[in-house]
Amino acid sequence: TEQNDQEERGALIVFEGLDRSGKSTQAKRLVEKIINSGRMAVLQAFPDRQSPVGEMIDRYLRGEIDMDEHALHLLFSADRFLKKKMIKQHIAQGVDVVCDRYCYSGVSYSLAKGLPEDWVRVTDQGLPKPDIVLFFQVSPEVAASRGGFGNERLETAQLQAEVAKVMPTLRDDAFWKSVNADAALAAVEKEVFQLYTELDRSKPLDVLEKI
Ligand code: T5A
Ligand code: NA
Repeated sequence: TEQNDQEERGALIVFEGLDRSGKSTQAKRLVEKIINSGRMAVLQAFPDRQSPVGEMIDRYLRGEIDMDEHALHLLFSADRFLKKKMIKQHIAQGVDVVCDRYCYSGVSYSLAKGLPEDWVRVTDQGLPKPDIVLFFQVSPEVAASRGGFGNERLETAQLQAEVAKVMPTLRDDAFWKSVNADAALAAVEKEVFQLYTELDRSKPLDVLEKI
């Protein structure tokens, strides 16, 4: 019933995958589709380039400033923790929170750069745990053919290849779902919305352990 729909909690939905796999495009489309279907939803990109912390990250990514890699890793995590309260509040109020990247990008890119594994894996501990990770799987050839590739400092073929090896190792079948991101926009959109409709909101939002 409508009454029950309103009492249901929001869901935490995370898009992860390599650069140019289509995450931002589809995260935006999902939010629009959720709202059109009568629920409430918000979009949160990580890094949040609009925030003070995200602005520092943005300047690093665009090559304007240099930064120690440990400091950069912590800024990415801090950026997420600064949104923790907002995420929890929205979810308690029945609003779905759609994240364009999350801690799995943080861990993957830092491991790919060779930062210490035990350290990298704990800095996001305590964040809200996603209900679902939509893992966008794109082939390197397709990703390279898409607009804008290679404009930012982490978009080198070598680092992308390393991230492509690391990210799948973080996969947890309990809540990760693969999406064929090589497909056409409409097909990806359909696959994402199907997975969205299968979400289970019966248990409370969980807390992230060590990744
Ligand atoms: N990072 C991030 C870390 O190192 N640690 C962290 O903790 C976090 C959170 C910036 C960088 O930061 C790193 C990872 C990144 O290197 P970002 O801001 O998400 O992260 O990066 P962006 O450059 O904004 O986005 P991406 O490169 O990840 O691209 P998307 O979002 O996957 O792809 P999207 O949607 O922008 O699409 C790319 C192009 O392809 C087209 C789109 O129109 C667009 O032109 N496209 C398609 N074309 C055909 N068919 C499809 N199905 C298509 N889908 C998209
Ligand atoms: Na993006």
